[in-house]
Amino acid sequence: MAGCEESVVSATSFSTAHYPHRLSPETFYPFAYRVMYYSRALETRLIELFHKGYVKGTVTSSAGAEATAVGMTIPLRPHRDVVSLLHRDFAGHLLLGAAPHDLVCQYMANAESPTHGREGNAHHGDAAHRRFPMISHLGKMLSVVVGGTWAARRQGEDVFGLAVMGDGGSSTGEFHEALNIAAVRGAPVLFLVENNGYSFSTPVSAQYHCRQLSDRAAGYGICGRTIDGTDAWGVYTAVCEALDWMHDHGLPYLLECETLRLHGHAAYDKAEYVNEAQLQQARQRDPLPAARRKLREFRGEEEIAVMERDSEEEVRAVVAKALEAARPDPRQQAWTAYAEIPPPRIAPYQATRVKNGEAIRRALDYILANRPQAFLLGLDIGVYGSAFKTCKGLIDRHGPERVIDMPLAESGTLGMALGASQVGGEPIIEFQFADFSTEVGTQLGLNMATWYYRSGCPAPILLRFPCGGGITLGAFHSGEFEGLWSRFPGLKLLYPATAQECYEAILAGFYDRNPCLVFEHKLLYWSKSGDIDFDGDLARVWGPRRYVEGTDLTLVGFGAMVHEGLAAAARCGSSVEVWNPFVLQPLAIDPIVASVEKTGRLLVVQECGAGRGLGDRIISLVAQKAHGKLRCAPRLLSAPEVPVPFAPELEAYYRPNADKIVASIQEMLGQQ
Ligand SMILES: Cc1ncc(C[n+]2csc(CCOP(=O)(O)OP(=O)(O)O)c2C)c(N)n1
Ligand SMILES: [Mg+2]
Repeated sequence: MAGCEESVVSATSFSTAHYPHRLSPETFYPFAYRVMYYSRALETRLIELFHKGYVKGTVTSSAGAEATAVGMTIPLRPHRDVVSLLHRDFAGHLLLGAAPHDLVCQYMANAESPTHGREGNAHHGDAAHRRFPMISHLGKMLSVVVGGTWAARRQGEDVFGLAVMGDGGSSTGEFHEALNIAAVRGAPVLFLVENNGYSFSTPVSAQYHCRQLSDRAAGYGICGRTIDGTDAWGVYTAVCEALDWMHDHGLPYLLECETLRLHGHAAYDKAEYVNEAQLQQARQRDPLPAARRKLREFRGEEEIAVMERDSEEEVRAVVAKALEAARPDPRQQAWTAYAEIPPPRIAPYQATRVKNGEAIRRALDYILANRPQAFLLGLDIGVYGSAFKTCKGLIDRHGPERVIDMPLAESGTLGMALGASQVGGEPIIEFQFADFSTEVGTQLGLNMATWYYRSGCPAPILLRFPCGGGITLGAFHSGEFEGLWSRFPGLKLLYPATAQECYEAILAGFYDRNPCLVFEHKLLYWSKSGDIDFDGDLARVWGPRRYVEGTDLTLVGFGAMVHEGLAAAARCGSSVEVWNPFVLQPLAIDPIVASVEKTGRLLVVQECGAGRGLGDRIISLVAQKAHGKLRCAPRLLSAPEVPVPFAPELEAYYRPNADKIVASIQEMLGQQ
């Protein structure tokens, strides 16, 4: 895919005809058995290498699951259909284009690892070719596949999705969110449950209460089916039928494959919780000998034996070559989590006396008018125009396919945006309130933020965070959360305070190639206005803002505190220089350090409690760099360390304001 750093795999060595072509059993079995055999042989070697210390982390063997892995992937079109495979889908990766050498190097975390040793074990893929790498947090990739499939189809491509989970993963909230979103938005994703009876040591009796997991399909208004996952041909034909059904209905499908785990959960697990009788039973269902017996109907014993010997030989050669690879060199790594791609120049824009909220609305309108693949996702952003009316009228101008009301499912929505961003979509997400971003800890902080670092493919997504207090909305609708989200490398954070900054932040965040969060203070949406004079140079946007110059004290404010700080500076009787860091991550501290070197005093004002914002970070960086120039201790003016209180009197007391800032300035200047 265009824009990715590099392709992470070489050509596949396993290839056959794909959907809508149907293989016959005569052509299916020789091919499927070879892949299954090769997969088992290579994973067996990986387990040996783990015990000898060459493979790092662990190996979650797919022994027993190979029939499902090959049956579900053979019909798919590599590099076209959108997939996320799991830790027991080794054969599926081989079929969809992973080079065996790359896989072994990945497990060894050596210099030739396709993730450059940044990730391990089963956490690999080829995002550039729509084989999305899994993350540990099970369930979270389901919505990413939904987004990739949905976005590719709205761009006119005829694609399917394959989203795999285990019986354990089926209990996650993301399972529900992803299936629901796929059904509502008509994304033909095959949700395939590999039910092997266990989630680590937990049996399915402690996992779910329904008769079979496919029964849940009814709740989404889609088709569901449970099949024997140890029968490769049965899985293959069921998957082809599911693809036909999805093609005809434009809906997702839930397929449960009853499969097996012939070992413990991972190489370190001796599975003592499985008794001998159960193990015996499992071995009798081993899909590999079963596929071999079927193959004997079409091929002679000698021919099969030769194929098996050849596979063993290939495995030996692959492992020998991987063992020769060097260890990764830290000096050869790019130690950044960001895609560093210069932004384009866009149209200049001038306007007078525009409210902050209107500046945001105009920036969104510009994007939708100029970027055909851009779309907005959020709650009540369509006809209602969003909770704070910053999307008002956008649906009339750009239509319901571009301004999309989503189900109440923030995590699934973010996953959807991440997947869409990988196939050329340009998502913008509006959180109804920044507070609801706590729903997306994994999807935003771990999946989206680390995507570029792990996969080499940028994830350009704009996320809008209406935030802050002062409008009597209490603990769950008044937070800012910029401190929290600044702790995740890979995310960029912008916090505008003026109309000009709002306009610039939306555009800069959108055109940047990384996930960007724009914090939009709700109190300022319709209470503050200003002129916009934007010259179209997006690169210039990424720096702190100084509003007034001064010589006695440097005042740094965030969001609404910028305006309180300006009011205080105007009436405190001293020469105060007022700054807004504006770009909170990656923080450009040097201009603020230079200011403090000039004034000798630093006062930082934030709306939230001392430990929750970025004031302490600003003070720490300035103290490290301008220590010798400080004439008094830097000071942080913040709220008490309690949730935002509801009653207007309590909230007014809680939030810093111009009066408190004036008092702090006077204390720091020794005037009190
Ligand atoms: C959200 C989350 N919680 C816990 C874990 C730790 N964990 C890793 S694998 C696993 C078992 C998964 O079972 P299942 O989904 O049935 O897949 P299987 O390993 O059986 O193929 C657990 C609990 C995890 N990866 N993700
Ligand atoms: Mg399981």
